[in-house]
Amino acid sequence: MRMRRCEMGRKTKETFVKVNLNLDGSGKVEVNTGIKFLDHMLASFAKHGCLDLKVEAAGDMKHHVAEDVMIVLGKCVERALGNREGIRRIGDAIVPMDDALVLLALDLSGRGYSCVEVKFRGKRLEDMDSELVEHLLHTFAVNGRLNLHVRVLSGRNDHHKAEAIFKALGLAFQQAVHKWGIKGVPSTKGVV
Ligand SMILES: [Mn+2]
Repeated sequence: MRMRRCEMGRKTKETFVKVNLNLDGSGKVEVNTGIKFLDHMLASFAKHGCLDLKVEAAGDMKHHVAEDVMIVLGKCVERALGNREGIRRIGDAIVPMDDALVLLALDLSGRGYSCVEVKFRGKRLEDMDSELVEHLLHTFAVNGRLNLHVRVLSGRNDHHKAEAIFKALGLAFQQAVHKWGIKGVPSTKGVV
C-alpha cells in the first residue's frame, strides 16, 4: 500500500514552516509554531485524528505564521491523500467539552469550501487572536481541498469552544480518510 505521508516546507521572507504528516499514524505529535495556542489546537487535532504530525514554524508576525502553517498542512493533506482512492471521504463528529458543544462535518470532495459559525466572547485565545480560528479553518479547507462545516451548538468558554472544534476536526478527518471496502475513487464521477 502507498504510504499516505507527506513532508513539506515553505519559506517566505516572513515565515518558515515545515510539516510532516502521516495519515496512518498513531497520534504522535510534535508541534512548535511559536504560537502556544495554535500548538495546542494542532496537537488536539492530530491526537484525536490518530495522525502523526510534526510541525516546525517561525516568523515575526504570528498571523502570517499561523496562516502559512495551515496552508502547508492543507497541502500535505492533499498530497498524502493522492487520488483519494478507497477512502470513506465524508466524516463528522459531535464533540463536547464541558459547556461547549460542537458539530463538525467534512467532505474530502476535492473542492475547498468552508462554512464556520463560531463566535468568541474575547478577542484573544491565550497568545492567538480568536478571529484567526475561522480564518485558519478556511485556509486548511481551501488548501486541503475539502468541504468543512462547523457549528458551535452551545458554549460560553472560548478555550473550550476552540478546543472542541479542533478535536472534532481530528475525529471527522480520521473517519473521512479511513480506507474501507469501497473500490476506486468514492465519487459517481469517478474523480474527486
Ligand atoms: Mn485546553
